[in-house]
Amino acid sequence: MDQIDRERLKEVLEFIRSHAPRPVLSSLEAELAVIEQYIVNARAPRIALVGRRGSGKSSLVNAIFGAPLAETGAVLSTTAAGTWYQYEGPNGSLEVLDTRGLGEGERPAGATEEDAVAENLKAVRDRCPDAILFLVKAVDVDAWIQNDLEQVAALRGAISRRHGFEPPVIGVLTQVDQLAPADVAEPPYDDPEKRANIRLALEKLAERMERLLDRPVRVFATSAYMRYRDGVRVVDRRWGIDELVSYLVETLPGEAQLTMGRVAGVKAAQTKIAGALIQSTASAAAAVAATPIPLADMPILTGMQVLMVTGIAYLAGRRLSREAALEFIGALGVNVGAGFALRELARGLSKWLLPGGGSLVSAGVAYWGTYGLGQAAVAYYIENQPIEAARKLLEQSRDRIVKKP
Ligand SMILES: Nc1nc2c(ncn2[C@@H]2O[C@H](COP(=O)(O)OP(=O)(O)O)[C@@H](O)[C@H]2O)c(=O)[nH]1
Ligand SMILES: [Mg+2]
Repeated sequence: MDQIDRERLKEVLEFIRSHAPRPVLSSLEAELAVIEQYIVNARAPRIALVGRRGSGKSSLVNAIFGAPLAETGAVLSTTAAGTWYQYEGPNGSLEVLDTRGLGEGERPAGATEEDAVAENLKAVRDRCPDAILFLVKAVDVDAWIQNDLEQVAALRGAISRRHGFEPPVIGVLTQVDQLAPADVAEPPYDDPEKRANIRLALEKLAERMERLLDRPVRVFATSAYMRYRDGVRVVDRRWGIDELVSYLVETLPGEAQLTMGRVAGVKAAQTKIAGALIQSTASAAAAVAATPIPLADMPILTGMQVLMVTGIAYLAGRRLSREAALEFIGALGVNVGAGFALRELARGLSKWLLPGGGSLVSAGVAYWGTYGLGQAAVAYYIENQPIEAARKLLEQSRDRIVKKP
């Protein structure tokens, strides 16, 4: 199911590009490109998981979704080497390359280690991973992981040669609940001894990865264990997943960030991306307002605001459609006249405050109006606040126009 009304959003962008006069467009294009990349071109993240059987690859996928989508704990290594899976959650999908690590005791019948390497490399020919996650069981961090890291390096090199893009390799220490002391199995792991052991394992992992991969790496400690009975989650030992997801959201290419934030439902990450979108859109709105465009500035401002609100709604798990955004803007009591009202206000203010220098104020009005609308959308969609609270945020932002022209 495509959650993105891509064609209609493209129309909005095309409208803006075709109606903005050249001098505005040149200063606008960088911001428009950001909006286009993040919202109109939004797609599922592609993540390669490298780790031995039992390291917790499938469990990590489930922990990110908060649902038992991937099969865990298979007794035999039945995972064919290098298979892409598409996992579909209620809020979108992830494309996951599940590789078979080296050094495994059992393999699928007839398979050799060379087969595994070859198949993993084949899997990245047509589909380029955005990031490689290297998973190591916390209790295994002292084990011989050199072979596994060589495989990671080979995979990274193959991707880079094939696609001209070197994906970041992120270290994931899994199953930290299993680290000593064994009786501290439930998060949060505030116990000083547990924390010290987690820190030590993280340091070891980072040191080994950096040595063998020849790059600085980020490492994260996680616990992913969940147990379901009759479709109900009866054990939830997830810990550190939000931090990993937030980092992924920042690190993935722009096109994949919204979906990552959406799929995992991590509000902090969603708010962060929303902030970047609001910043870009508000700057673009200010650029439009700074140069008067007879008749067209209102629909251009509104168009950009619709794209921004649409992106924020999508982040929060709503459908990406311009109708929903217009509905929200309408529910705030500003209707499609948002851009228009702002512009009128600017003209009114400029006469009062800066005779002959009105463009400065109107840029400020467009900026803070768009900023306020973005804050309102964050409150409503991401923080689930009532529409009245959202409206208040918009009004507060507008007040800044008067107080800080
Ligand atoms: N205690 C604990 N067990 C885990 C954790 N993550 C995975 N497991 C268990 O480890 C086994 C292997 O996990 P799985 O996700 O299937 O690993 P994969 O082979 O890499 O996909 C399963 O029995 C999981 O339930 C964790 O964080 N803590
Ligand atoms: Mg698995």
